[in-house]
Amino acid sequence: TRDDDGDLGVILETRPKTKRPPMYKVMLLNDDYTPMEFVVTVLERFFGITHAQAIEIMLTVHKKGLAVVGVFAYEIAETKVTQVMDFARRHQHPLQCTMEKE
Ligand code: NFA
Repeated sequence: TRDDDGDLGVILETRPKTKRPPMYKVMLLNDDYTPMEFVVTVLERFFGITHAQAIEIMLTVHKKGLAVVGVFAYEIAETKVTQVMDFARRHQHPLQCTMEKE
């Protein structure tokens, strides 16, 4: 901040401290039973991921145990988790989807 107005006043910072909202990682977890093609469908349907990328991410979950599939504001992350968990339950697959603050 410049003090170019000639007076001797103390300059106080007035820049408002804006706070960006915390972001949340949405993750898929591996299990032994959910079919690979079902996981690919989940990634395409709920995360707008291309078929090729969906296969890559599914294989990462399969091999490493989990993968981050996206990072979202809280309410959006929560909606994704609910959508995936409901879809998996409806199809009687044990697929788990969770969220975690970044
Ligand atoms: N491990 C599962 C299988 O071998 C596939 C899978 C991938 C499940 C990613 C959950 C998440 N059928």
